[in-house]
Formats: sequence, C-alpha cells, structure tokens
Amino acid sequence: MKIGITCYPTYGGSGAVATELGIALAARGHEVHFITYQQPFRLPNFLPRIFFHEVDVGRYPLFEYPPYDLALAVRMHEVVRAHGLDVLHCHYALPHATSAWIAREMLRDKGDDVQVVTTLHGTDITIVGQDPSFHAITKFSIERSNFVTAVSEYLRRETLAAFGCSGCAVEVIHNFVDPVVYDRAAHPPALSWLVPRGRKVIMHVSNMRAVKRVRDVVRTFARVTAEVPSVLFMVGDGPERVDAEQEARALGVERQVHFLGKLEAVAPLLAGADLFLLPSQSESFGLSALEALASGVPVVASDAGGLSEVVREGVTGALCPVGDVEGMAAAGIEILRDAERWRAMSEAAAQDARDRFTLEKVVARYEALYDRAIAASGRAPRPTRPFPTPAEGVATLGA
Ligand code: GMT
Repeated sequence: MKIGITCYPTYGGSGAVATELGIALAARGHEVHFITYQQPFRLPNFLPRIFFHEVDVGRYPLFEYPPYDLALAVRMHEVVRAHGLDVLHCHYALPHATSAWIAREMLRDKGDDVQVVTTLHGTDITIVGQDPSFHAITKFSIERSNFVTAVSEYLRRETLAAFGCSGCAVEVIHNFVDPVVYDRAAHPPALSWLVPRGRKVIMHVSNMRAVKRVRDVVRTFARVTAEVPSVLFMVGDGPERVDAEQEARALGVERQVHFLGKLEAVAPLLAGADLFLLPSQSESFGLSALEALASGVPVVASDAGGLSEVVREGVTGALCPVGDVEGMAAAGIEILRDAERWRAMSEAAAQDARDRFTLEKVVARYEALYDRAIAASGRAPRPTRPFPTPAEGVATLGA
C-alpha cells in the first residue's frame, strides 16, 4: 500500500505515534509519505520506503496568518497524484482532516480519489475542537473522513458526546509501544552519575503545557523524597517549565530536580527510573505513561480521561483524583518503600504493556483498516515500488 501520513512534527504524543506507525508500516513493506511542515522529530534521516514532503507556507505581506491548511491541502493533492497514494492518514483532526477533505475534493474534480483516515488524539476533541471557533469545522472534517479512529474508549465517547457525529463510526485503536525499544534490560544506566547512592529515580516526561500540571509533579516529588530519598528528572519542555522550576525552589528541592529539556530518545532514561508521575488535568491516552510501563516503571497518575485504560490500579501503578498531590505522594511512597511490591509492579507493568499495546498488534489493526478503506473505494491497492534503490531514495527524500 501507499500511505500518506500527516501529523504535528514537533514534540508530542500524536506526532510520536504517527511517526512510529509510519516507520513500522515501511518495515512491513508499505510505502509511507510524511506530508508536514517539518521533518517529524522521531523520524531518523533516512529509512527505506519512507519519504518526507515538506509543506511550504508561502509568505505574503497581506497574510497576518499564513494559510497553512491550504498549503497542506495543495501538498497532499500533489503527493497523492505524484506517488499514487491509496490513503491519507491524518493524525489530530485540525487542520489535517480538513486539508485532506479539500485535497480529496480537488482529486475528485480530476476523476481521481483517495481514502481519508483520521485519528483523533486528544485536545483536537476535548479542547480545540470544542472551541466555538472550531467546533463546526471539526465536526464536518470528522464526518467527511472515510474512517475515524480514537486512541481510547474515553476519547471515542467524548467525540460522540461533543460532536454527535452522525453517520460516522469511531473505532478505538489504542496507542502502542515497541517492546524492543522500551525494554529496561536493553539500556545501560544513563543517569546514575546524577543520582546519589541509595536514592530512587522519579521521572516525568511531557511537553509541559498547562494540562500536564507540572507543579503537581514537583509537589508530589517533594512529599515522596521527604520519606523515600529520591531524585526527580523532568524530561521535555514547554510553557509551564518555569513554573515547575519555581515550585522546586519554593519547596526547597531544587537541587534534587533536574530539568533535562527536550530529548529525542526517552527509552534509555526510562530504563533507569523507579517511578513515573503523570498528574495531568486531562489525558486521552497518556503515551508517556505507556512508554514508562513498557520500561518496567510503575506509574502514579491522575485518574483522568483514558489513563485508566493504560494504568491498572494497584497492578501496574496507581490512579488518584486530579490535583490529589497527597494521594499521589502516598501511592508513590508505598510503591517505592517495598522492594518486593516494586519488583512485582515493575514486571506486571512491562508484561501488561507487551500484552495489550505491542506495536505488532496495533499496526496490524491500522493495516486492516487501510485494507477496508481501499476495498470501500473499489480499487486495488497500488503496488509499492521496488526498494532500495539508493539513487531514487536520496533523490526523493525531502522532495
Ligand atoms: O491532544 C493533544 O494535546 C496533543 C497530543 C500530543 O501530540 O501530545 O496529545 C494527545 O495525544 C497523545 C497520543 O495519542 C495522547 O497520548 C495524549 O494523552 C493526548 N493528550 C491529551 O489528551 C492532553
């Protein structure tokens, strides 16, 4: 098959999922074309059968807001025609599904067609999509997609409640991890030089937006370390980082809190962690929690959105009401204090992630969905090109 993938290429769960899906599809022999404004952050420079098409938003003095959605639609249309794509898979509804609809209309105008699959990730439904400025176009774009998926049951329910979405079935396909990458045993200790002897390692990974409640991470940590001496690693960056730094100073734990910034590979760090904190206000799935679990790290999180589909209370971690810093700290202390309990939880976490969210199973579900989409179009899938032919690969990258 030939699949176009559009996502936000910067740091964030939806871009990570989209990119890793594309890499896995290419490894299974499909041809994958990323169409976005920047090379996705988890996409290495060159891989067989993967192509990157940059969207160039022309600048013009009249445009205070350059119309990215239109430039994206034109690029989608161009790439579908040039490479004969079967499917355009949009990750995050706005504006990607809208641009795909425009591209498909342009194709139909020329007697051509493409199937549009939209995967809903979170705030495209729970926040942005419900903003009065965007509600109608989000609903329209979801309804005009040929197939729609959501990354959790919670998000599927939210979508139906917020948009009604008549005539569109929303299929749940959970996010996934590569168990080979997220494997505690596979990585040498990366952070031990920063961890004083005998201290536990607590970790948080996020884009540090308000929804992540990073102050609660620091507050929870301060309570835990008072009972179980620990170190906190904050991975990622975003608008709330300064607040978290300030909170650490206010609570007198700044010397035990390390801000590591944006990092491309978190698996080597997670492999050295004892506890993962994710106290988000809302989380449709919580990919970072899954990556921690797969790495054998128990997760203490808020019982928000789809997190209860990922973390098994008392088995792989603990869930507390949003903002319940005391409860999260108590749960963290209980897990860290008891070595036997920690080991059992760590093993259960890694096993459960492999049983329920392994890459192989989930990617097969997307493949089956593309098959259905192509069958519904009445066409045979387009043959992928023989590969690798180095000259062709190099010439097409970034085309
Ligand atoms: O919806 C967002 O806020 C963006 C998105 C992202 O790119 O990080 O996050 C969402 O998608 C992830 C991947 O499916 C989920 O793991 C996150 O839970 C979800 N974020 C929220 O719901 C806040």
